[in-house]
Amino acid sequence: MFNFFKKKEEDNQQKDQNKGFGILKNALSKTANSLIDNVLSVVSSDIPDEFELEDIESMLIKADLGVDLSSEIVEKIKEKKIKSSQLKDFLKEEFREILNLENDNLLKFDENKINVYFVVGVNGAGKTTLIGKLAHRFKKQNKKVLLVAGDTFRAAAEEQLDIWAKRADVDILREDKADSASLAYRAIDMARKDHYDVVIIDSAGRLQNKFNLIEELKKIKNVIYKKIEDDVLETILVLDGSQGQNGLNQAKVFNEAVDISSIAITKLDGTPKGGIIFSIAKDLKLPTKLIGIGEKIDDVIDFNKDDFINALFE
Ligand SMILES: Nc1nc2c(ncn2[C@@H]2O[C@H](COP(=O)(O)OP(=O)(O)OP(=O)(O)O)[C@@H](O)[C@H]2O)c(=O)[nH]1
Ligand SMILES: [Mg+2]
Repeated sequence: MFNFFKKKEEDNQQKDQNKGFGILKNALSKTANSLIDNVLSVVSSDIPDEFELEDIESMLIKADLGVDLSSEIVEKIKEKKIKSSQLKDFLKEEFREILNLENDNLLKFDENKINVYFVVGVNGAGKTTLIGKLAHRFKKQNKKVLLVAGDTFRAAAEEQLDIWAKRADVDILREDKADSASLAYRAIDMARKDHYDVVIIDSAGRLQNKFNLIEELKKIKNVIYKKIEDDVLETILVLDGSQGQNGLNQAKVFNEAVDISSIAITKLDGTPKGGIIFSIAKDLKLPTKLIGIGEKIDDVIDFNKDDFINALFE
């Protein structure tokens, strides 16, 4: 009897995993097309010739892999005399190795601590949506969640976070025209006093200018550093996957300012530019931990290197 239930539970887990993989594969189909199918389509000789190598390089660049990484890969194809028939397997191994450069891909969480997630990124990247999705996920795991309306620059931003808080059925700390750093300060106090498991802090994507934005984010981060004790802190940079290589420069600026600990790439559904993940891993050595694959509350997936590679190549 026990075995029967155990087996059933395992079957269900397997089904969920298969479903998750199918969703990922579907979301990545355009990236797979630009990054793999298009590249493979340019080779017809037994061993790629000069012209074909050039075409491979421009296809990789087009797939938002970045100029340096693309030419590095093409050099290797040349050096190792990779045959056209081996190209797919070669690319798979190359891409896998690049992702292996990243360290830990799991979003930090500790049951016995306050888990603070500070979410930053340019306007429209998908910060507030991601926060809604994470709130929903933690709530489903019976965690006590507090959202912090740290984008005090736009009135509509607080309203938008409020809608997500209601959808996910979690608490929100918001205050009209508040200073976002002092809001973050109060939020962590409140979390300690009222035993919250999770605090997710939204932030503005655009202030009057980039300097002001960066200064404000630094201020919030300093307050968080002051307030957290032995708690978990993740500073998540949200990048719009459909913007491709633009994300790389953004990541550098944000990383210098607030020391990013993980990347969330949104809008990977429907974009051919998902190759950006490899550039981020290679150039910035920052781990991608979450990917957004739609606008709905469930449309966030933990980034898993093997699943990502398999979804692209299978
Ligand atoms: N297709 C798709 N759309 C997304 C995804 N994530 C967010 N969006 C959409 O992107 C738009 C911007 O999302 P927001 O969450 O408001 O972005 P933000 O970074 O908070 O923007 P600001 O508050 O202006 O700084 C919205 O229309 C979202 O529905 C995703 O993973 N896939
Ligand atoms: Mg927002």
